[in-house]
Amino acid sequence: MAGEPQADCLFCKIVDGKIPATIVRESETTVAFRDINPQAPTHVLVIPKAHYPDAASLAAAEPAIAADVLREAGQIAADEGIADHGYRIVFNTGAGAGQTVWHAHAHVLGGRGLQWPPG
Ligand code: DGP
Repeated sequence: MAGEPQADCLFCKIVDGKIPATIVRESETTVAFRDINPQAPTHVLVIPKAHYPDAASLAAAEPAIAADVLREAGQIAADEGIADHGYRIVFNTGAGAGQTVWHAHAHVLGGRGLQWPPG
């Protein structure tokens, strides 16, 4: 059922504490933790606790939780000290865009110059 934990989902296991992660923030609806393969000095993932495969399906089903993810991303940027110099919130969506984990997640990237367009 939409939003329910998926037994084979890596990020659902992080939400449940079955896989360790360096958690930087948690709210009633979200968890944020450091990416295992950081692409910038700050690289944090913000995920909804509920399982949706990507950002668009999360926003369609639970717009308030999608807003929570964005608000948490902004708070993390402020807490990490990257907001003043510019940072990026990225939702890779689909294999062709580099999505590898099928549980919605926002990448919060900053702490270095960020090129545009992205690769
Ligand atoms: P994406 O490629 O957009 O689906 O991003 C998935 C991210 O998840 C990728 O940057 C690496 C990160 N990742 C994968 N496995 C783990 C893990 O076990 N722990 C943590 N902290 N991050 C992970």
